[in-house]
Order: sequence, then structure tokens, then C-alpha cells
Amino acid sequence: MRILVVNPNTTASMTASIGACAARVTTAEVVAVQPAMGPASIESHYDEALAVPGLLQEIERGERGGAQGTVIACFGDPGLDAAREIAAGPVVGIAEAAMHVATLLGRTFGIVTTLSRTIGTAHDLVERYGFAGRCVAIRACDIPVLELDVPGSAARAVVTELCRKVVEEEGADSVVLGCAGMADFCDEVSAEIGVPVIDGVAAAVKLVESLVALGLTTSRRDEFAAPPAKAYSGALQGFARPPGREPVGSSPGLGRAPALSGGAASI
Ligand code: 5HY
Repeated sequence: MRILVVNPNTTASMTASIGACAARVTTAEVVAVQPAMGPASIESHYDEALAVPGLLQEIERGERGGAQGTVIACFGDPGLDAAREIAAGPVVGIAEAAMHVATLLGRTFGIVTTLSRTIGTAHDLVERYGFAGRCVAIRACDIPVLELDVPGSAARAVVTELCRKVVEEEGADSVVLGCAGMADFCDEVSAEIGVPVIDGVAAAVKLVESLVALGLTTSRRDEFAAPPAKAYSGALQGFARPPGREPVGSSPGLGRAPALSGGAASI
């Protein structure tokens, strides 16, 4: 099985860290990539909007290269709906994945994210995914995304203490790490605070692996059918989709993933 993990920002060192965290939890082949165009990190609505074209290009490129499922490795789940329209295989965002996993581990969960300006987006995702009654706190460490893995920085300690407060002051049964750049903090923080700490990268990889193994993918019934063909102009001209351009190997309507190579699902 081949799973594509797309870091939607353009920072290769972050992609490498994300890819390593993904590979640790699966025997599937993990292909970790980032777009050549777009923001170095995603910390605003503007960054998020301009990350999506490159993200979508990487998803189509990855499926042409044989990827059977995709993880969008950014906590805002940027471009998730558009990705589901064009990808043949299942697409899972790390925020949605982490929240689903958290609700399997306790009544409540909290989220610790990066800049305070991203708290609103996290709230929107909690609402959108149907977890408003389960998420008891969203707090920000106010450390920029690209400063999380600076050697010797206080980032891990700051994130750990914030996770502890979410548990002790807000009553969270578990904590979701609100940035793909925190993926390798997970075990250390969990050991420190004594409750499950969920890294969305690992959660999303296992969910995609399961969906592919079950032979399931996005339903093509209506909303997530292939986008209607139309002209695109200017810098986005190459994004025009010719009539009848279905996702690579998709099976319309049934939500059945393309047949896995080698017969039964193998990971
Ligand atoms: C992420 N930004 O996971 C998000 C985190 C955030 O570049 N990768 C990014 O702050 O929204």
C-alpha cells in the first residue's frame, strides 16, 4: 500500500519530520511531499488559501505515482473538500483525524495549537466535524510553526505545560496537538501529562490505511463528484479540468476505492 502525506507548506525539513512520524506507525509505503509553490508555513487565512493550489497539484501527482490514499498534514485541513473532489483515493486531514481519535479515548478533549490567531479556525473545525460538545478547550502556545523544531528552543516545554493546563484546568481527557510540526512531541508530552496526546499525522495515516484496506473512498454521489469542466485563466490556467476528467482510477457512485494491486488489501 502507498500512502501520500502532503505537507501543504513548502518547508522541506518539516515534511521530513512529518514523513518520519508517519512512517513510524505504518508498514505501508509513505510518500511525504510538499508543494514547490506556496507559503513556508500556514499561520493565517491568506497562507491557507494560497497553499491549496500547490497542495492539489501534489495530490494529483501523488495519485499518478500510485498513491492509494492521502493525508493532508496541516492542522487547518486546508483544501480538504477540493481534494476529495479530485482524488480517487480517500483523503483525510490531520485535524479531523485527531478529533475522531480523541473522541474514542474519553468524553472530552482539548486542542493546543500554535498562534492564537488560528484558534478560530480550530473552533470552526470542531463545529464542522461535530465535536462541539466534546472539545472543552482550545489554547495557543504562540510559537510560530517554523520555530517549533528549532534545536534547544523552549517549544516542547511550552507545549507540554499548555497541554497540562488543558487537562488540569479545563478537564480534557485527552489533548490534540494542533500542528503537524508538533508530531514528534506526542509521546514525550503524553508521558509528562498522563493522558493520551494525539498527533493528527499518525491518526490520519492509520485512518487512510484503514479506508484503503477496506476498499473505501470518497462518495461520488453528489457533492464530491469530480468538479464540472470549465475554463481557468491566468496563473491558474493549468488547473482547468477537461470534460470527463474523473479522479485517477475512481469508481463513481459506490465510494469503492480502485482495486488494490495484488488482490486483497495489503499494507
Ligand atoms: C500546520 N500550519 O500544521 C499548521 C499549524 C497551524 O504550516 N502546518 C502549518 O498553525 O495552523
